[in-house]
Amino acid sequence: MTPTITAFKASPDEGRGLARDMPVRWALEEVGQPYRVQLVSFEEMKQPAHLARQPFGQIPTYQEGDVALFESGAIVLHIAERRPSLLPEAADARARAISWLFAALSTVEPPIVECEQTEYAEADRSWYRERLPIMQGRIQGRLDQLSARLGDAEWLDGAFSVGDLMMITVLRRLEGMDIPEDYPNLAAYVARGEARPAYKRAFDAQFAVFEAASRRDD
Ligand code: GTB
Repeated sequence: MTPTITAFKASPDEGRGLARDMPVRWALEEVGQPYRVQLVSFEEMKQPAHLARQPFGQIPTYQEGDVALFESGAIVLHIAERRPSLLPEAADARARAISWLFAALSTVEPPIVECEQTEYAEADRSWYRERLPIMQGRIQGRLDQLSARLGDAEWLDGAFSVGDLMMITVLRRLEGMDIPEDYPNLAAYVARGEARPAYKRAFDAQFAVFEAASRRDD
């Protein structure tokens, strides 16, 4: 059965592939699973039909037959568990790859999102200038640790896995923050991920949504 995912009808990232349908699309492309996309507006996301799929009124969601999922990490893991290539076969290596998926979302991403959201919502507040270096320091602390662990390796733990897919997705959120230049091995790691044919297909698919919306607005 062909899965259907939801994505923004008009993504605020303007086609940069920073919204969370991107890791889901990327995972589906990596495993060679065709998928359909249902585009939803911000208004539709808060309506009962979408809230039944995603209790917080967000994208992405995933539906395949009776399986209805939300949370990008859970969706990506589900895709990886049911089709080969994104998780190692050996149980221990598989568990480590899943640890990296959680590390991306639970340990590396929170300070990045905090910084992003504070800039978006509080940049005009008196405390913002004082808070900014504190938040940047938290991000840098995590990047120092991640950079040290990755070293010169191609991927985080052996072959490319869901852990890398999600870690690269998270690191891409630093775009525009001038931070990755201080970490050449992390910048090269992200570039390796972005060079994967599956990544490119996923990126192009979400970009096509932005392009089509821009043409309609002209
Ligand atoms: N924990 C959930 C998951 O991982 O699935 C979080 C889902 C989530 O944050 N969804 C966002 C959403 O639906 C879109 S991706 N927001 C609408 C709402 O909450 O009302 C987050 C996102 C949005 C925009 C950019 N951007 O413009 O760069 C980047 C990331």
